[in-house]
Amino acid sequence: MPLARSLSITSLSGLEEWDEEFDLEDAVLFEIAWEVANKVGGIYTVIQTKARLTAEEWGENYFLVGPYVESNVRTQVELIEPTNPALKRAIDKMNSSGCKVYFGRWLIEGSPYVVLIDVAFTAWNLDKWKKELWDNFSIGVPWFDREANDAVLFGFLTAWLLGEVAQCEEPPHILAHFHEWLAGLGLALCRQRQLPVATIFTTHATLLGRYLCAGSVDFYNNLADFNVDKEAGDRQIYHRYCLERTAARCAHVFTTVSQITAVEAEHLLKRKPDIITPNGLNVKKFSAMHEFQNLHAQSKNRIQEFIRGHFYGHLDFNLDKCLFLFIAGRYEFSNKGADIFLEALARLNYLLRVNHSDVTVVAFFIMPARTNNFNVETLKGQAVRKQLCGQLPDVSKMLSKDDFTMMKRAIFVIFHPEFLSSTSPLLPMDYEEFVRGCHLGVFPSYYEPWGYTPAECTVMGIPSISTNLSGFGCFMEEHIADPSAYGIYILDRRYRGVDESCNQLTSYLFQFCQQSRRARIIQRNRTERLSDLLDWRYLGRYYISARHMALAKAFPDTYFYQPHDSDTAQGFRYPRPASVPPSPSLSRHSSPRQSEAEEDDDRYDEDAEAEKDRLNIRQPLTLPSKKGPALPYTLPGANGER
Ligand code: G6P
Ligand code: 1S3
Repeated sequence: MPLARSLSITSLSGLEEWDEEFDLEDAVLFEIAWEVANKVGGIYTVIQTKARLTAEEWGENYFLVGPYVESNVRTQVELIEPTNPALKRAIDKMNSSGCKVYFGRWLIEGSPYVVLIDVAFTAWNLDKWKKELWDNFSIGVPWFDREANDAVLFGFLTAWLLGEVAQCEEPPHILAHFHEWLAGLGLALCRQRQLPVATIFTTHATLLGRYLCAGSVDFYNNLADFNVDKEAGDRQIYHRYCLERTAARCAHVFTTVSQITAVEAEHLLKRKPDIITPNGLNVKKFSAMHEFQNLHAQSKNRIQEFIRGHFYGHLDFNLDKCLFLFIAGRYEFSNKGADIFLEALARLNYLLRVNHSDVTVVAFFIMPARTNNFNVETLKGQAVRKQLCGQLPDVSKMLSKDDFTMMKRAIFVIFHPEFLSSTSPLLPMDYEEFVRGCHLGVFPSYYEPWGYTPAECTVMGIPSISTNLSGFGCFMEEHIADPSAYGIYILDRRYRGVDESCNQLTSYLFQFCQQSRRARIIQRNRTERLSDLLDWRYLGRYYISARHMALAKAFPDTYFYQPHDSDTAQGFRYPRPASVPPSPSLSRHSSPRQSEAEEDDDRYDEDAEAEKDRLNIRQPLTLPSKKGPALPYTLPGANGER
């Protein structure tokens, strides 16, 4: 088997250097998840964006394992003959024993190999395997839980695959990284069968945490007190919870995506994670610094076109003074904070009106929900807009300023209950294009182990609001001296009650609406400068540490693991941008107040300002600020009521 290479990750715009010399001789890595080449949610993004870096490190010895879904394979995978002899033998053996296992290349950056297992094809084994699950782990899975049944099939099939590879003549050192409860049973079986496999389990959210938060429970103030078995039983997820907890307990190395989920896991799954593995992104760098600003302007035009069609016949506001806000995510109304966003919009509406603001806010709710058909009136509006394209009268010239103020509603809300797609007849944009065209992403989540949505905004240079209950928010708070100066607003949902958090959100929104165009442009530049921090080229190091840790635990005679200082995902802090005045009250404005015309002028020396900030980032890094304060297990009272 060819040797895997070890990786050296070096400095990214001033971030700490990290060189890793770890001989991966004769080791193979399997990364196993239900979302491999199968988009369901955020785990897909983790695996898909990380693939290039992991493939660079492991080369021919990296294999992703997921479910075979024909429609996905048709569009995302090139099926080929297995490249690795041991794996080929394992797959052939399974296929000759009544399984359907495919091998291919996933057509994404890094082109990683994928092993895809058709779980439905082996459903005839379900009863036998469920009995084995009961006999060995005392976990009973009810017949009606389809997802859990799939988890059983997938678990037994992946353990079978790894067992076959382990039985080859000269077996490599096998490292298997399992993501989330749906894949977790494979890990438990490897351990129970004592296979020579080093195992990692990463949880991206806990089942019980998600369910409890969706109810009216004061989750973070009661973490230590939940009767986990009863709570899981009451919600009819006891069997799923047992699968998750077993995987977490059995793994050589257990990881979560954030510190806040680590505390949750410690209480709900009864194991403290060995290392935090924050989620990164595959950051694309433009050669021209201003490129992402141009993209913003282009995409904003597309959104404006949509707005013209949507409000056709009653577009009574100035599109040039219109700000686009959005929330996006799973349709979990309170977990994702859609409830407090709506309430804050109502409060913002009031503030904008009493302050005679000339700004109009359009807020988009991009949350896939059950739909029947397109709204005919909406389609008609878009059709008329297309016919009149270029001929629409400019309302601002038809109405006087006073008429305008009289007629105006300051806020409009648009609910788009589907994923965005460039082929939609309504809003023909893909998600990335849409985000680029907006002004602010609003993600006031109550339950959010990481939260890719604000991270994606950041790398596209779009400011966002997240919370100190989201993994992303906590991570940014920890690593940036003045996050809001960089367009990273972090709402306090941990120590404040709902009403207070909602007021804070309203004030962030109002503050944002008061910014001039010029201030928004400067802020977007600062936001985009944080991208390196969220790049897998930087954050990939925690996955690497987790893997080395697991190999050293499982094969102590071959591997030795020396912990890194940076394993705690701490150790540096971005300073406040040099161009921001020191006083917090002034920090919201990038320069002293000017006339409105001057403020709206976007011609200023961006390059000079960027350089000033970049130098500031390079020089006074506070290194390394060892472990920060641990999250309190019991949070101060009087404010947790939800
Ligand atoms: C980018 C473009 C500018 C444009 C600005 C609009 O920076 O390069 O030409 O004026 O976006 O910003 P706004 O925040 O008003 O959408
Ligand atoms: C989970 O997906 P979710 O939106 O249900 O995993 C994501 C990837 O780790 C994470 O970003 C998110 O917070 C979790 O909630």
